[in-house]
Amino acid sequence: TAKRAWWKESTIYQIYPSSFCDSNGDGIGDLPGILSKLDYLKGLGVDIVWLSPIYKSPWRDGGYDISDYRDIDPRYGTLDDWDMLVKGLHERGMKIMMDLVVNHTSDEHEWFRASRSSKSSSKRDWYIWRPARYDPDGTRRPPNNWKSIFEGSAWTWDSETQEYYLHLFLPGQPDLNWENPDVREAIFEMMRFWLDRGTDGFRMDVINLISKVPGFPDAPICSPNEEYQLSPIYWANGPRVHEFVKEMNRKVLSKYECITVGEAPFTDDMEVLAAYVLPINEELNMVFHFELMQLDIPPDINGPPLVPRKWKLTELKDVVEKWQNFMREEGYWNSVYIDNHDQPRSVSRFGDDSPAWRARSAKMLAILHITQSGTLFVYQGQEIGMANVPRSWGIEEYKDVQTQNFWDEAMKPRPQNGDTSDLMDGIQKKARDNSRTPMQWNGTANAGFTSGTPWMRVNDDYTEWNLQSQINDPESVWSFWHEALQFRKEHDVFIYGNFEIVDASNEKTFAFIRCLGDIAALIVLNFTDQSCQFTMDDERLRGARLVLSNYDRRGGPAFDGSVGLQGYEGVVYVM
Ligand code: TEU
Ligand code: CA
Repeated sequence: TAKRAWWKESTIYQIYPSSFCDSNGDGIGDLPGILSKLDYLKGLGVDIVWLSPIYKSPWRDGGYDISDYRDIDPRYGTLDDWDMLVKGLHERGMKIMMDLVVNHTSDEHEWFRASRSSKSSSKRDWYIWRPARYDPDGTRRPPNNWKSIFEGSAWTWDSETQEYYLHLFLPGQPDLNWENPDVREAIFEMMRFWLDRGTDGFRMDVINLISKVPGFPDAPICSPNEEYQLSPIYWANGPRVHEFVKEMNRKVLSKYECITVGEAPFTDDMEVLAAYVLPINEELNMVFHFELMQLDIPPDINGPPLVPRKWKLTELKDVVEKWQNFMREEGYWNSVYIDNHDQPRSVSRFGDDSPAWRARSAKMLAILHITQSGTLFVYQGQEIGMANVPRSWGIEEYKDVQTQNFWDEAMKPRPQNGDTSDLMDGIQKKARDNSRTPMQWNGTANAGFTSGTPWMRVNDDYTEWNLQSQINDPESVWSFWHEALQFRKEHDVFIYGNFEIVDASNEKTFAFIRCLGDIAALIVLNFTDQSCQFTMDDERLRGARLVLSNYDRRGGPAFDGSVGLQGYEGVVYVM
């Protein structure tokens, strides 16, 4: 069984600072706002708080475009506010993780300003510059056909110095050149700055994209109708990535007692991700894989991003089983998440957010969450069952650049005043904006998030769906999460136990057994709104006690080989 560690047993709460709590009425969440909620977080059962980026930023991509790594953006406060926040967390026995965004900077970072100022700048080589290609007729083209993750070419022409620079994301997010040892040293020095000041770890943005294939070859044409091609084979898990991450570990991480999780999109290959995580490699504690997040989008990675696809429960089960069972002996460790700032809300996606089933299915998903092994991530609002924005919202309510670019691309061939309902259907299901609406604290104006005008519209459902209405209601989604997080802490079979799937081909219920020593637990989750009967002939669980239920059946009859489940019911039996 897995070696024990504090960071394996922790619950990490992700805060998207702009949308959490506004202390000064400017409509934007801030650090004093977060400080005012620390008792709340402690009370919920949180061990570590991860803050999405709060550094200086022109905010082209929600702060993932950083113009100064060593300062706080004034919208959030000051370094003094950050110190106070860390002190407040540490006093309460909680820790803090900062977001480390080092695949790219903002184009307003002083490093990039220097780099673009002239070809002879000492920082020219800190980013990735290449000359143009020219067609026989003289038309200027980017150095290769790579597509940006946010639409268009991954290269932007700089007329001043007559070269293109690479950006896997927005033109305002130029990629750093990790091949240059000075760049690495500057990043490591910046990491030491935050660790010395008190951060307890990092969530590392797209850390698996930092090494690109040399020579920048043209990508194979997957979509012949597209001018540019998304080409992760040339920039995801590239040739020197492990060398770079190992160096980061050796020179920085290993000198501190810290927790690390790397974001690793664009691969579901277990061996590829294991290389970052296995302790013997001395890189990171864990990574975020994206396999669950891709269940409800079409498999063509080159296709438009905000298009939904119907998923099957067996597909979800396969993904969960694959990672739960992966390399427990060798020491692979999972991160367990189902919501974050880049994803639509889980209750709208994997549950049912209609009034009849929303609370029930949100609690059922909480059971799925807390009964898996891996470090647990809870995203702000998940604990009160926050849902996607209403379908009635127009495109102007969506603030995310990914949504806007998707819309602009999709509208190009369409008539100005034509029907866009198909587009809006997809956007309402898939846009990142869904998770970025302000936190719903109470039923007063703006959900108690701000006394001013919120930077992003508050979800219309806040009068009914808010923390205040749930915190003292023992039947609420919040109370269930509160109990479930405690419950997990008291049963380490869920953290360290073996995972065994039951009835793998069943499209309605997801059932699995967890075992640790002589403890066995059975989890049965009904993913439909219909009642059903679950039967299992397994001696190990016969007579097990019903210890957690989202229908308040705790202490109900022991498991006798069969249990009837109502819509979206979830039960946990322990032997
Ligand atoms: O996201 C990386 C990433 O590739 C996806 O999560 C992305 O949001 C999605 O695939 C788009 O379809 C990270 C951050 O979490 C995200 O907020 C940033 O926009 C991105 O990196 C760039 O820093
Ligand atoms: Ca504010």
